[in-house]
Amino acid sequence: MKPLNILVLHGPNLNLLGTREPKTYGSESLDDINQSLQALGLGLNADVQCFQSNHEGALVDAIHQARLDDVDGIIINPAAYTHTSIALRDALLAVQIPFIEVHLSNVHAREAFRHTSRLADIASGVIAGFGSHSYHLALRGLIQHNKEYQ
Ligand code: CA2
Repeated sequence: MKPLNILVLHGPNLNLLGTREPKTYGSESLDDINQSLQALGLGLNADVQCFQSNHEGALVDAIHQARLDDVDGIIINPAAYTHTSIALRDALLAVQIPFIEVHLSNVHAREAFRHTSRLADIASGVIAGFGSHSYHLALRGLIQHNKEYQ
């Protein structure tokens, strides 16, 4: 069977993972997380491509490109754009690719401004609070979702 094509998008400041705020975001680097996701994907017959940007427009462009590349599902940690970005919402609505919103921290146990998301209500699922494992849970969830709803 053809592997599923999965795109993982990381938003602003996540390139700093492993260098600061380990109590909130863990000690793994973004490269560690990407490599472990790709390894998990291999075992689940999923081809995992990862992209990080600090720029909203670059993330919008990556979402548009995903449609052209026949991406089957998107895992996105929009970071601070979670709480602000109508542009990311519109892009995800436009491409109609199932996606899971992911957070390392439990945003609901943090400041009130992190309790709202511009994306959550149009996501297939939301996972928060499990550190880097949130991404692994999202990959398993997205693969299962694809089997059920394709
Ligand atoms: O918990 C998450 O995954 C967040 O998406 C992380 C965002 C935050 O704005 C969201 O509310 C929740 C912040 C990412 C900042 O990443 C850093 C990583 C290392 C050091 C400093 C910041």
